[in-house]
Amino acid sequence: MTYDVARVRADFPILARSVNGRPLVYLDSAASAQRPRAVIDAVDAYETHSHANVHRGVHALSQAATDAFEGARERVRRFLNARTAKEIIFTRGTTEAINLVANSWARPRLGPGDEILVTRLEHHANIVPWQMVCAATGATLKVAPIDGHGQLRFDAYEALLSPRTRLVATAHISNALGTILPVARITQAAHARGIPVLLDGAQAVPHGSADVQALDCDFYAFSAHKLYGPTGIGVLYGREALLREMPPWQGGGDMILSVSFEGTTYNDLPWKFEAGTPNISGAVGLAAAIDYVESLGPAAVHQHEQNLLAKATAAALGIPGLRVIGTAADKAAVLSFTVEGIHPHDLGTILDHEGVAIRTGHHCAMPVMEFFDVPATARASFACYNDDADIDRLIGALHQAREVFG
Ligand code: 7TS
Repeated sequence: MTYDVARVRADFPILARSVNGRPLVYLDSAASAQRPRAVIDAVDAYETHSHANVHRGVHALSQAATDAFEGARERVRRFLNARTAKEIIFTRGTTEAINLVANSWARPRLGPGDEILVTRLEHHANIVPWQMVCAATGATLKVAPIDGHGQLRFDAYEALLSPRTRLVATAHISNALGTILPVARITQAAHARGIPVLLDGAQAVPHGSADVQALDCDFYAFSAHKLYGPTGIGVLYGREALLREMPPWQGGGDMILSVSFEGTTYNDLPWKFEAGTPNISGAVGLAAAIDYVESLGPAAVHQHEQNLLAKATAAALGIPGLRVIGTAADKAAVLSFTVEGIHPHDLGTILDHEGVAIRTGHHCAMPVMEFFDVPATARASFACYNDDADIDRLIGALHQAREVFG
């Protein structure tokens, strides 16, 4: 079956708009993907017909909202192939999911001399929370190095697994370079030494399915807005045995069974970690986004994006002075690059004039920029709705930028 990108594009209303007088070319999906009509409609239908607070009322709307929210949790469970919905915790996004593990799992357990191991490829969301844990506990943050292609140096990673390593926290896919990390091998090596593993799946879930049982990870985090869903909602998957041992992070309504000034008993999983009124419409939108992605077929989307990446990379290499940053053998549809003599921000501005949206900057991965000795890169990222015409517009605008800067 051929992938019908024209039909997919028609599902995304925003792609019909113009920017600076030109039809929009959206190549910043790694930062946030656009929403298909199915997600917009699902959120709208919930807000129009079913909204009330969850878990709190006997009235019809509260029950409808609770059903929608808990139904969304079950949808996420199936998507991740978790064993039980108790393992699915709704958060504001990847960042909050990682902070939850840092505060509730790591902080109470770690002490001086303990080590947390990350890689050089991490987004700041998978660095800073661990630095904060280290500052509070006296633990040390270790960093597994990468090679000139932006690939993890696996032997060096393995050598850094020490008797004091208490947690491995790694990206599944790098946002700055697109590198797909060998997370199954990473996890195997850690587990062989009894070390739990957190995977930052923010960039991975949009490009294929993430099966937490197949990956055998202990924690998995992702954000809905990179998966064609709403902002302000994301997920922490945690292995039930670990979640059970963890104290709540935030206190408040919904996370308790009973409260008195003599003592409070906490709610069961997963609600123990969901204090306060949650993002109900966000969860509904996330469930619709998962339905949408699965209706396209993750494998078909992946193949389509790989074709775009190959075509864009080949065309980009024809531009004099262009250097591709991140040339891993196993790569998601992210093209990070610099052009000699043009600052990435100037490049981004010129492309924006042409209606082409790319990301420029350090991509919240400053250690990666430092490794490649660049202050910033320009990054085009491809999604299910991009097509060959988008690449032609990107390449045309890059040629134009070179003319402007002589
Ligand atoms: N981890 C990775 C690998 C990411 O790519 C991002 C966001 C995050 C964590 C944080 O996700 P959030 O939803 O909690 O903010 N990455 C990007 C990006 O590449 N450009 O903008 C945001």
